Amino acid sequence: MHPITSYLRTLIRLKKSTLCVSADITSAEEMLALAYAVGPHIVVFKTHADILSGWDPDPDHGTGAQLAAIARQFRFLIFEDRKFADIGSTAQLQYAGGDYRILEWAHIVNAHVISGPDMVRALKETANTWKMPTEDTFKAVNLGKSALKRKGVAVKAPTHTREELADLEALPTPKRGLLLLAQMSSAGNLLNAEYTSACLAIARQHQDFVMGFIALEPLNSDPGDEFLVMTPGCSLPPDQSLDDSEFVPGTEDALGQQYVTPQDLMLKGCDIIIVGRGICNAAEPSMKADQYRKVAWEAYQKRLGLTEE
Ligand code: 5BU
Repeated sequence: MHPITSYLRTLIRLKKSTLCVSADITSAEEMLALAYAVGPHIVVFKTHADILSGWDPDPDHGTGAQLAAIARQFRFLIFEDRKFADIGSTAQLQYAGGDYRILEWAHIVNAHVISGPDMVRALKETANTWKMPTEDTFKAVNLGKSALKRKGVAVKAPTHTREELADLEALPTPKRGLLLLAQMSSAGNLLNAEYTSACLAIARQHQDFVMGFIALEPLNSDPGDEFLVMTPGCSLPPDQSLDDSEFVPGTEDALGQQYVTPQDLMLKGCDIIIVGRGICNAAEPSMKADQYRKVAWEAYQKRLGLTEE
């Protein structure tokens, strides 16, 4: 099993969470404040670095390093939803270079396979050049609530972290992981069943790097398959909404995004639910994240035939 997958499985168990919050907001400081607020409730934090204004590119103390410090503090993984889709050589530059230097702070990235399997090999080559920073480097950027406050970011501190987390190390592996886009949640997308199978075949060729898929259902079909599935297009049923910040499951937003409830996704075998606006636009993102966490966790327990204690 990919080492990030096994770490993620441990996080899921200890944090009782299968939730990935997608930071679909447009300021770097608000993104950091959101990570801080939802940190206790999530196992993955998904970013779109290129929608953020005010990105600080400093490799040691900039936005990426600060997010990595918050991830270490709350024990979650960072997933940059970059959707690489170019030729291998360009994808390598996009992964490691520019102002974002995604490789340095994102544990997980994703890619379309439209350009063929060599692009996956190219990203893997780049991922293998990454070296885990030393503990001293981490200490230097241990940016918590007080530092965010000094920067003028309004941070509501979470009141708890689950106590078991005290025993859980931050990600111990010097590895990076890739998710392939095997299916999409948008109406009329062109990722048909043949494309999805091609994706699975490419993933099997690169199991040391590909940890799973963005997909709407589990895709494992061979006995040796251990791929994770993370699923976007997730919204609470309206009767459970705290504040109407989400879209109605079974419907689309104005631009073709299609929604399913967290309960349905967990019962059908998805590993991680991805929620963006339903949490980012909520009056209390931390409270809303905990609600999503809880309903998804209960459905997951039901799927496993276990009951919540
Ligand atoms: P929403 O606000 O919960 O609809 O946001 C969903 C997020 O997941 C958003 O960041 C999208 O870019 C991302 N996403 C998606 O919605 N559907 C897909 O098929 C893929 C990514 Br791939």
